[in-house]
Amino acid sequence: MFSTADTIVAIATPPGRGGIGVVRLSGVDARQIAGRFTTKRGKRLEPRHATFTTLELDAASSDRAIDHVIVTYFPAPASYTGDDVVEISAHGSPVILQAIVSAAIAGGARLAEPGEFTLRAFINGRMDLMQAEAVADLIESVTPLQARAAFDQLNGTLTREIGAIDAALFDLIARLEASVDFPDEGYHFIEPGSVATAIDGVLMRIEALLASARTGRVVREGLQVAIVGEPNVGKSSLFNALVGTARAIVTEVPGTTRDLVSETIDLEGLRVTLVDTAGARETVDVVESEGVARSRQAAQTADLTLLVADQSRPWSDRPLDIFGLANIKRLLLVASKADLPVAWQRDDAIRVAAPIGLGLERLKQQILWTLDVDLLAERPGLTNVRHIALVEGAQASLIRARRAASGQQPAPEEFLLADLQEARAALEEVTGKRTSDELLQHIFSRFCIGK
Ligand SMILES: Nc1nc2c(ncn2[C@@H]2O[C@H](COP(=O)(O)OP(=O)(O)OP(=O)(O)O)[C@@H](O)[C@H]2O)c(=O)[nH]1
Ligand SMILES: [Mg+2]
Repeated sequence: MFSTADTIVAIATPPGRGGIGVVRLSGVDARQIAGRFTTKRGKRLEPRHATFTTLELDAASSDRAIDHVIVTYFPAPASYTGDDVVEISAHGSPVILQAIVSAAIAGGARLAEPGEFTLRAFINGRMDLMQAEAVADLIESVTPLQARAAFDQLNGTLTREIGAIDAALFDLIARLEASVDFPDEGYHFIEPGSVATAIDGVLMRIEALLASARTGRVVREGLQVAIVGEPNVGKSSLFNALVGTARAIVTEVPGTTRDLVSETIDLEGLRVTLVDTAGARETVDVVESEGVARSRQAAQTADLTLLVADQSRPWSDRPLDIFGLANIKRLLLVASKADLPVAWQRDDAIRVAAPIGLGLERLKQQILWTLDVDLLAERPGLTNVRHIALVEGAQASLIRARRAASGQQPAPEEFLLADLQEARAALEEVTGKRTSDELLQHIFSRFCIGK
């Protein structure tokens, strides 16, 4: 279904204008096709050398030079895709880049599908499926931490860890199969006790991998922080101060914010979506009461809720009741308007005066601390839901095998083997050793063209 026999072409740089734009060709004819319009000065394309040349898209005419370009040729198999690759760096004009693509198509290339360069890299064994997925993650990363997690995965940290687990399983399976094939020798190949120990070893590694998944998910998807409280306490002012722009409307009129306003910020590498909400009060205004209902919903679903209370006004328990905040797991109390005379004090409150920036750094630290994300964990993080589900599947199979191995009456090796093989199959689906066209299509369809 996925053919690598033809030569594909696409613009590799983003749409729009820029200093430089790159067109990438991959496939057996890449060099020959590029040569049709880039070697007019008699320059040969040396492997991995930047060749300065003139782009002449109409070979028949002598005055058809349209740009100066740098051409680089990466011979197979040591290229990104594993095929012959030619990259043409022209000036970043959509007109020029499109003309190069059209000329390449006229020369026999075909327009690449989304993600097809990386798909070829996978098919040609240049990277496994996890690494291919990491390419998309890296390009889509929003915070430096996301980029680092994606690069680690691209660089093979997870590949190596899953590979090591797979190797241990392979060894165990081989020894058990030997016992099955040569029943007379029986447990000479492997003692029941050592089967259980070996499975325990593999299980421990799998558990460590899954433990990294929460951090991984948080790095990938970020967290939601809702800002709630009574009207006019300074929620929107705090929201704006944290976001760094006057995104939400601030006025001295209570009930200014009617709907949810959200914005994503980078909190020391963590992607945090802040949600400003309508002030909580009983109201007959339909719009405002719908706003309050949404605030309640936001508070209930957020990973962390900031309850803002005006320190210059008497303390009130009302928001706690209105939001059902008593049931909320992660809550921080923020005492706002700390620049004004104080009407109440609580040890657990973080004092801020958003308009003058007072207390914001401490609040940010407290947010990170409360979210309890071990962002600096050195373990390779599983970030991808597909990988997590498969590794959890492997874990379930291994737990079954472990039980079979250590029961009162150890189960026959055949049963054990079936469970172990199932665990291995799940891991091979993670790396893509075992895969289907549908899965590949699904994964690569989220790439853009040129990747
Ligand atoms: N002195 C002082 N005034 C503040 C502070 N924070 C907010 N304010 C003022 O308090 C008023 C209300 O601020 P908002 O940020 O709109 O309050 P809110 O909680 O979003 O209000 P609603 O959207 O109506 O629920 C505005 O006049 C702000 O200028 C502060 O730290 N100190
Ligand atoms: Mg507001």
